[in-house]
Amino acid sequence: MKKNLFINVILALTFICISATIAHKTLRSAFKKDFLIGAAINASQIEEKNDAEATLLREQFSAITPENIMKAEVIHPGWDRYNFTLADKIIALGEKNHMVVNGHTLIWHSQLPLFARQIQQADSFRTYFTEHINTIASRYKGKIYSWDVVNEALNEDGTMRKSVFLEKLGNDFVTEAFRLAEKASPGTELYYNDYNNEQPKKREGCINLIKKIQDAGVRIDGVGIQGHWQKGKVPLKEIEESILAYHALGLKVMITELDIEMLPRNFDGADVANRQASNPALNPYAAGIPDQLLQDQATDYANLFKLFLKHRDKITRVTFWGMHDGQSWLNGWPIRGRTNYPLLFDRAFSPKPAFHAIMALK
Ligand code: 9MR
Repeated sequence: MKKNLFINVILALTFICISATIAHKTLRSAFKKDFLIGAAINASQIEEKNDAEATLLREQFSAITPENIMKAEVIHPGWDRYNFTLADKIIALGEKNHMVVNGHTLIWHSQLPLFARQIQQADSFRTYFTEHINTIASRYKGKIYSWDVVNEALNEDGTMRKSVFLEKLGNDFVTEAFRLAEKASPGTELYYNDYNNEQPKKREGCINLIKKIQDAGVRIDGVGIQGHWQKGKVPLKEIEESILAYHALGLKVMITELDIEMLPRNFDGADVANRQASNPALNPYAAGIPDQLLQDQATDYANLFKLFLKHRDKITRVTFWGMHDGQSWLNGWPIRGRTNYPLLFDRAFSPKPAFHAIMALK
C-alpha cells in the first residue's frame, strides 16, 4: 500500500515537472497570466495553407489580428458590396484555436476603396461611414473580441490628421465611430489604435481624443500603442509614461503591432505613405544577419517585456505585426525588396535570440 502511494507521488511529481517544462515552451502559455500574446496574420495564414505556420500560430499565440483582410478596400469594395469570406474564416480560426480575434480596422484613411474616395457629398459620405460600421460590426457581434474602431487619426504633433473622414465629417467623426460600433456590437471591446502615440505630443493629442469620446458619454475600452520600433531606439521611458497616462483614463493598454526593425531608415513612425528610394547599401543583411545584431535585438525585446510585465495589470495584449521575419511588412517598407529581421521567429519559423530572451523572463 505504502509502496503504491510512493509510486503515485513520484508519478504526480514527474507529471507536474513535465507540465511546467511544456508550459514554458510557448509564448502563449508563458504569458498566460500576464496578457494575451497576439500575431497579425495574412490571408494564406488564415487559410492555414502552410502546416508549419499553422502549428506555430496555434502553439505560440493566443490572439490574432487580420493584417489586411478586414480593411475597407477588401471587406467593403463597393457601395453595396461586401466580401466577408476571409473575415469569416479568421473568426472560425480563432474559435478553433482558442485565440481571441481583434478586428482591424473599421475606420482608417488608408486602404480605402476607390468608390469611397470618390464620394463628393458630405451626406453621402456620412451614409457610407454609418453603413460601413453598422454592417461589419453587427455581422461579428458576439463573435469578435475587440475592434480597432479608429486607426491613426492623429498627426505627430497631436493634431487631427487631415483625412477624408475629418474633411467630410468634421472633428467628431472619431466619437461618432465609437458610438456606432457600440450600438452595432455592444459586447465587443472598442479601441483607438495609433503609432508613435507613446511620444509626448502625439500622446497628448491621443489623450484629448479619448477624453472627448468619454465626455460625450460614449464607450471606449482601450488604446493600442502600435509599437513599430527600431533596434537601439526603443523609447522605454515614453512607453512607460504612456501606459500610465492611458491607464489613468480608465483604459486598457495594448501593444498592437510590435516589431523591432533591424535596417536603416531616415525617419520614425509607421506612416505607410512614407517611402524611401531603393539602394543596395540600405539592404546590408540580404545574405544573413550577424549574430551580434540579433543579440542586441534580444536585449531590446527583453527590456520591453520587462516593462510590460511590470505593468501587466494595465496591459491586456501584446501583438506582433506578423509571426515570423519572412512575413513582415518591413521587408517591403519603407524600401521595397529588403531583408528585414524584426520578429521573434526567423524565416524557417525557428525561435531567434529575442524569443529566448523573452522566455527567460518567465
Ligand atoms: O502590414 C500591412 C501591410 O501588409 C499593408 O501593405 C499596409 C498597407 O497599408 O498596412 C500594413 O499594416 C499597417 C496597419 O494596418 C496599421 N499600422 C501600420 C501597419 C504597417 O504599415
